[in-house]
Amino acid sequence: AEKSTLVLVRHGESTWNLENKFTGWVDVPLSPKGEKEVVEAGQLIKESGIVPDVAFTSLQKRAIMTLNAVLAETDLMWIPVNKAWQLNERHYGGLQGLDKQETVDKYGKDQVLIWRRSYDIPPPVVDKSSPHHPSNDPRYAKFDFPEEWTESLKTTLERVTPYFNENIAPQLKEGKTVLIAAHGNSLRALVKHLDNIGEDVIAELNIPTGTPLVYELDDDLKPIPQEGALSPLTGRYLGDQDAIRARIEGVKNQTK
Ligand code: DG2
Repeated sequence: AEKSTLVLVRHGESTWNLENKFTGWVDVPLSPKGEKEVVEAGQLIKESGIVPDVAFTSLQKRAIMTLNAVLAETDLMWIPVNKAWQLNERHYGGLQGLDKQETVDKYGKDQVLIWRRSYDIPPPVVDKSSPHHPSNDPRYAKFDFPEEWTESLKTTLERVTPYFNENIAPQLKEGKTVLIAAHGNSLRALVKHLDNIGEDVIAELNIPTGTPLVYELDDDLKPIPQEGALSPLTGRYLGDQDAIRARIEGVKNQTK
């Protein structure tokens, strides 16, 4: 047993982050700004001297494009890559495709904040007649999703953490350096688990796009608090800390 390093990165700005739409499992690409962000993320990882041994990502192109850019910048395109729906963004149910600000105008800021950030209150469901239901997307055909589908942060955590424990934790326990490219809410679920963050505190946590977040873990996979970590996280973001704070505010301010 030894210490290990875990690098998390939310994908760069997507076209729907830019258009301010609820995305969830809709498979949108990075925006031109997002493509720049992820090249910079790769450069920051390279400059830090961290060398991932293995990578994990979702089945969604904004995360996959992010991973590819990071691996290209670090000259690590050869390392093993694992893709899993369990690392996907939280499914946003009936909100997918809606404009975030128009949804505030229609339902009110408080209701939208509940849908975005409450721990266990899910957005409205979609059923199999909706193009947003996973049964209508061939990439999810071999998995069985309930007739009515949506996810809260809680149910997202209930598929992210078993995947982490079964597939990622064993590699970390071998001392490997692991890179995960994922999403705002799938990463909120993962850091809630790693840092044991309470339900009220996680509601306030926003993860910036395209910014590497580095954890050092002990042999029980308990995070070793890093200097310069932004509470309640114990991992540290790489890069210009003022710019990172501004990116975090930007996520928060998508619904005002
Ligand atoms: C965003 C997160 O997911 O949105 O689904 O709209 O990280 O894949 O861009 P991501 C979405 P918020 O929960 O921050 O509104």
